[in-house]
Amino acid sequence: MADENQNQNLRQYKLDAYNKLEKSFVSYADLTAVTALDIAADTEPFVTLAAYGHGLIGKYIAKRDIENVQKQNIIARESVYKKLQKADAALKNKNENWQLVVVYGYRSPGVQQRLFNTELERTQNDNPALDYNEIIETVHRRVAVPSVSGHPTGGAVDVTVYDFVKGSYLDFGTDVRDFSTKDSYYNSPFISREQKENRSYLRKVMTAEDFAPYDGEWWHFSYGDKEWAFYSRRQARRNKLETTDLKYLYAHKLPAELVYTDKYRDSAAVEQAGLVRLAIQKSGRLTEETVNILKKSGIDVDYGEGKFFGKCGNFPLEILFVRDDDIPGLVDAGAADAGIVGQNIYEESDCKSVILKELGFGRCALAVAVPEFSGIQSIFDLSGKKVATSYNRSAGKFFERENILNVGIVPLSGAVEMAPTIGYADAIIDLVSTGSSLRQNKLKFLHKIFDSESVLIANKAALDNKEKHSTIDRLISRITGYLSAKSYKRVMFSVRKERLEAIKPALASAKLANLCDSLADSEYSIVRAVVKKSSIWDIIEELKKNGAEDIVFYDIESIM
Ligand code: PRT
Ligand code: ZN
Repeated sequence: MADENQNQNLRQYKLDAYNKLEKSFVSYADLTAVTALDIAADTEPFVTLAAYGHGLIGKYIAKRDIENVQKQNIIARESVYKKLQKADAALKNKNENWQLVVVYGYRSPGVQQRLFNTELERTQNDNPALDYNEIIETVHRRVAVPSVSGHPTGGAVDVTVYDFVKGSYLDFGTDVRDFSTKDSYYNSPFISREQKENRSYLRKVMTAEDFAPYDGEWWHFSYGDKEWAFYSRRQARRNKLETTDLKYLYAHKLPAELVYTDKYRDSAAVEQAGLVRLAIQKSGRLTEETVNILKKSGIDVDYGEGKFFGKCGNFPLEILFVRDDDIPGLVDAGAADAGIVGQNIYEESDCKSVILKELGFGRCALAVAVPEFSGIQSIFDLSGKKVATSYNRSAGKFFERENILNVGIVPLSGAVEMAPTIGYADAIIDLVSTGSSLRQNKLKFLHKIFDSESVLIANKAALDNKEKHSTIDRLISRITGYLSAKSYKRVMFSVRKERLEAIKPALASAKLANLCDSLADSEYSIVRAVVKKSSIWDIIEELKKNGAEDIVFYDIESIM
């Protein structure tokens, strides 16, 4: 009983404390008074967080309400993002492992209105005794009244701070956008000293960039909206400044009016959760088949001459078109999450990224070749000789492994086959596929160092990221589906029911269990099977011999 009383008292005490705080919040009535400022001629671009690259991190928490409009992108005013970058830098002055994380930005006016209506209805039901003004103010503390709201101007953002070393967000007393307790109130007396300090520091770096804070949510900041105008003027009055340099207010924008600058459009989707940036060869031997494999995997690659970026409309993949030699480095550095590149290039690069899948095209071998009439009979005769190559690292490793000493490696970046003819080297190490280039240059194959084909690689950071890893897994599963389908065909035929047993041996090697549909009113069954392309003709002849009729066979798109 005593306990219950105590709890009751505590609850009342907390309620009173929160009520007192609420009185100091910027109210709806305050904001309706902000009319004197001009609404800006609104040409400022809205940009996505991605446009600001690695400086900022966007991570949607609560995105459903705007998903339809902007997919996974967090959108805000360009000036807002510039300020956020500076705030992030200031944060890092205190602790270089801290990262400002933006979890919410622009919200369309329509969505704001819907959220407001819902909250209004809820509040009216819960507080039938409150008068209308009180109700509006109560709602406004949670969901701003649309006409004065900040998020639809693109000027308001919700932010938090991540600590890379701790691997967690800083402790602010509540999670960002957690409305389940009133401890989201900036001045809540029921949070720890450390939580207070974290809030205060976040507020300090944000207000230093001229953002206005909101006392009802420690994570909410805005620039250029009515709340900001009100806050800035009040601060100016408090600091006894005559004038302020507030020039204009941001207008609300409808999604249809959002302007993206071209400059940012290409990188707009980078920060999309699970979006993987894949580096592929821009133009060369691997390009056509790489693009083909992606297309056959059901991915819409936007590929055109002279493009560096390609987006995929229907898959969270962004394609970066680059020179193949640059791919391992770009992936290792995290500029791309994954890449498709020849194993030869991968081996040569000292790449830390991992090979996830062999793709079966671009096959060739790195090999040693010597002039047709050379006295060099084996690789061991290369000791003391000069070998031209553009694969210095692989060549060096090879000679070391084989314990062949004293080989002079002559680096050449092209026309390696010419080197012996012009007396520049005694042998070469180069890629060979058909061998016709060797013949043309009067060289002969001496030794294979390794086989190579195109591979899919990815860096560790991408694999450690749950969303990206899942995209990569999906990509691999589709590619695998296509690659295995490429070597199989589908066979379908009808057969008299009494012949069913007889045709079975012919399908013994089929990949998929053959499926028999017995047609109820017929003496025929329909049989389907998936068989290896290489043995299709043998199988078909065998089937015919044993009673199969109306045989059709066709290519398979994918086997998943
Ligand atoms: O401009 P960028 O840097 O992107 O392209 P690149 O000129 O460096 O490379 P590119 O497009 O020529 O080759 C890209 C990849 O294709 C290589 O990294 C290999 O993984 C793969 N590949 C497969 C080959 C060959 N086969 C191949 N035969 N790359 C090059 N060759 C050359 C070889 O160097 C030699 O000059 O072709 C000649 C020999 O061919 P054969 O058929 O006569 O033996
Ligand atoms: Zn907010």
